[in-house]
Amino acid sequence: MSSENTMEHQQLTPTYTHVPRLEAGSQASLDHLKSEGYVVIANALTPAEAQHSLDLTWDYLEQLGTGIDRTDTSTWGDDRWPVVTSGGIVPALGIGHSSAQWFVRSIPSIKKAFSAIWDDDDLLVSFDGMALWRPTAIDPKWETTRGGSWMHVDQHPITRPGFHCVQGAVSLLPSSPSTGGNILIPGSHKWFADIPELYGERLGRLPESLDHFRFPADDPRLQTTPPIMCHLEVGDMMLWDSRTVHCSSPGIEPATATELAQPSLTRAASLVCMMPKSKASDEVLAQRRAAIKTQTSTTNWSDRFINTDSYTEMQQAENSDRFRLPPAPQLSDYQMDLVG
Ligand SMILES: O=C(O)CCC(=O)C(=O)O
Repeated sequence: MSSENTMEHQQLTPTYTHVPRLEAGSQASLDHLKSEGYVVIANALTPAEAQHSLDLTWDYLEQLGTGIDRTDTSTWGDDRWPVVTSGGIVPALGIGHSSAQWFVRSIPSIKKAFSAIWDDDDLLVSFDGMALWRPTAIDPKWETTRGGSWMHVDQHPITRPGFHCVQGAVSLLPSSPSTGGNILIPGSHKWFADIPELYGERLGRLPESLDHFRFPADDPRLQTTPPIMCHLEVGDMMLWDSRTVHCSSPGIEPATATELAQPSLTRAASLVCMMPKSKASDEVLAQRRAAIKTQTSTTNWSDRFINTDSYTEMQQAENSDRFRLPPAPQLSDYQMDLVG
């Protein structure tokens, strides 16, 4: 790592912060999201629902057929683990239609939180993946991407000006300073409109259809407004405006004795995003319905169809045909409404 990068990472070390945990759909949650660019929704899932989602997540990992065993950390190596992108996210290989993801999306308080944001009940859900982090105390190579190198906004600053999307991550495990997690800059959604003027050249290299802009880690505002890593209880849902500068980062403290004694995933976060159906064209709706049969996962956007199996990381992965897809989901009427 160059000394410049080290500086960058030092400056961006997040502060582990206890923020208000607010009720799904409450006015307080909407106000917090609007003023801060993020909000933590308390107990979107009960602890029992979170545990069930975690069990289903392990079912997904084990049925990939590469020999992963939830009880044996020696089977969690890269040779068996599904392909990941930045931030330890498993974005594809059927995870977007796993029982785990469909279970989480179908919990009523998830939709309640998004319906209040949009003031609309007729919503579509993303076919997103999950952030699944393995314990670095067992293998330091499992450390996920550090915050300083991939702070970003998930919206094109020119082609999608203004408010467009709120993204979510539901925590299936408790967080602590040693687990790491989502990090973000409070209030940075208000910086979004300045990006074209401040970073025009960098932006010029971004394809117009790409809703992902890496935010410069040397932006002077980061000196006075550093990132926070919010404390999350099991089942809490972190929501952030796609214009908010964010990413995820590993723990800022070593694993505790308890964590070391019982090695398990350090983070399991279900990515979930809902947007009004009225924003999707008939063509996108047809692609979404077809995606159920092909078990195609997507990004957070449901007004466009973006297949994450086509990500470069997925295309370049060796032997990716060794992974078995999960069984096609059998969806209820409630879930089919979320498909569109
Ligand atoms: O894992 C997280 O909490 C953040 C993931 C992220 O940066 C994204 O989905 O855009």
